Amino acid sequence: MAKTIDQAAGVSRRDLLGTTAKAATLAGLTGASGFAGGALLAPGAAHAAAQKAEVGPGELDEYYVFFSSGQSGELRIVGLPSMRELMRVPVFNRCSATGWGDTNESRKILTEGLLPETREYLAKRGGVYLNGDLHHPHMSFTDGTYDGRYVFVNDKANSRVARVRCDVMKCDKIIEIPNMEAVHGLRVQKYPRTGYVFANGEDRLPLPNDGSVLDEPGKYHGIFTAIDGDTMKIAWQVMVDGNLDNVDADYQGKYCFSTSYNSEGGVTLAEMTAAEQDWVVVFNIARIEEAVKKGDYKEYNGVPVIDGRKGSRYTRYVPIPNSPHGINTAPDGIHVVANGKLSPTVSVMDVRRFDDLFEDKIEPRGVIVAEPELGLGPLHTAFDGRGNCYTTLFIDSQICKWNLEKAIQKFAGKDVDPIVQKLDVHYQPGHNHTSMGQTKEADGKWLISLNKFSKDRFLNVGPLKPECDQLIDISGDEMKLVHDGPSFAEPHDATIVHRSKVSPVHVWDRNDPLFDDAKKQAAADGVVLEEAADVIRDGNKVRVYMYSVAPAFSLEKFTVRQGDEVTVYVTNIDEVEDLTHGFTLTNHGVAMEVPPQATASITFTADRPGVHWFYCQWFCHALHMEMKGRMLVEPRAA
Ligand code: K7E
Ligand code: CUA
Repeated sequence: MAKTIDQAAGVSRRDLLGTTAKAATLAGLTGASGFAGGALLAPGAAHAAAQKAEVGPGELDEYYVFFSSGQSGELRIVGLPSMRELMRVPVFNRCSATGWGDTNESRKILTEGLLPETREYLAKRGGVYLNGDLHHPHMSFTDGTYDGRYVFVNDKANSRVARVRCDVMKCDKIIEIPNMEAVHGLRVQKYPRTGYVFANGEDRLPLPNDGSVLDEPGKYHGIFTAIDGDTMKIAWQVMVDGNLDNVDADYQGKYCFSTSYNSEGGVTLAEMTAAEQDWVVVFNIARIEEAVKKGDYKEYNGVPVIDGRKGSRYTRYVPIPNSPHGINTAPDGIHVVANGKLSPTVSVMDVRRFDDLFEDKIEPRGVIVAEPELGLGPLHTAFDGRGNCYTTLFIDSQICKWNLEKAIQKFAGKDVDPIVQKLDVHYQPGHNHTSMGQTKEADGKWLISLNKFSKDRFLNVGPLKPECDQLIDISGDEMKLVHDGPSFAEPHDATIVHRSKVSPVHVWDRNDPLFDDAKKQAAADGVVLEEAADVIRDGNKVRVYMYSVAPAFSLEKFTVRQGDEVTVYVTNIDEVEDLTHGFTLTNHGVAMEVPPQATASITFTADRPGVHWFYCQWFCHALHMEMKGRMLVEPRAA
């Protein structure tokens, strides 16, 4: 694919190899930091390369990228290779455009999975969390590759896991994880299917965390959680030593594994980084499921918690140099890379040795088959399916491409250099991702580097700068930077999915379960949503039903009394693709999206006497400006 575009540009890749790549390699070897990188690109090379990734007007991208957005709390969908942002899917944030966080449908999703004590806490804060910290979006698998059903995401800020339906690209479930705080690493079971969603509790806590233990860090525990991705119920938890960071799973369905820092069990920076070694915790799924069946657990908050601390038969602790961060299973289904962070090395484990590990036939370090030294601050590794690995070096501001087989040979004592190339990125990369690289169908075409700093790469927009996501062509022997993309706070992670794996619908299905509550209420009120122009009074509760069809609402006005609790239901009966309407009620903080064939509803108190206009905020028709009506609020009797 990339090759075709190359030729269209009239420049062959080979012409470019001499200048660009060699210079970049040299820069890497001499440890040049990011700032020199841009200047190393020969002007002609930069130009030809930029055309390569271009997707012409009206042309479609080959891949969907599901981007996290960190502290923005949403999921973003980007096309690759164009890097055009296609959609934002609100999850943990409040969205002004769609009404997410305010509509009754979204508030149900945002609240139904919360713990009772959280609900109590939020009662004084508007009933829902308005923030989240979404780090890790991962698509559901069947048989080792993406199946297009769901994308699962974590919320580090408020300890939640959410699911996005890929047929409509909307969040349909959010659950709060009990017994732990700060869900960080999240990955899914690859085989036989998802199955489990694995979530790491990053911060250690007393269990139960009810105030009986406070400043006694020795009594804190880390918690690992497995969620059933179909029901979004917690299947089991495992208590571990240390802080869990990132997680991944094998391609056999037998093991999952988490990097862990703070094996010291400290609570200050100095304490947490004191030891030379931390570990990867390996979880034996079959043994844990057996423990749940046999009852070898304690229940906390309705969840079976298995004791997987050091010495337990359910886990093994593989020593890894200081504070490993990312962990990534290679598409060969055999090797797992734990990234050093504070160590310049990555540690490669062979999953075929895990059976022996659990039967104590080998020492924990016996599963390590390579430990190449790559550079400063290795955080995450991606794969091309051709035996090469791409590791981000946070401190060096580089991507290091290295050969897995050579790294294994070197570990066995052979005099070979596993490092293939180092490429400057701008600047300080966190995660990086290859096209389909987290599946057994890694295709080795594209790599994106999600960089934490953009510094001088874009027009200055003031003290707060965007991040910089860079697109790198890895289809040839050398990595080539082809595109810089600014992005707002803060894509940590992404999943690159070939478009053949995903097929969203164009308009909603009227039978979608999302509308069940509205339908039930309408039926009780004797109203048919698709034909509604009704105002139903029920004490001081008023339910207003209308439909929308471009460019009008079925109700030109409705009248309520001051102090009424009003619920407005809007059903968009337009069947035309992309004909979304909205409902915004001025001076009431009320707004929602109503896409074709959908119903949305929102509840508020009509406490402001007088005339208030409502309007459609989605530009839908030549007469869109006229798509409006009035709410008349009768003053409360004196
Ligand atoms: Cu490395 Cu939260 Cu995935 Cu960020 S984590 S980089
Ligand atoms: Cu309907 Cu604008």
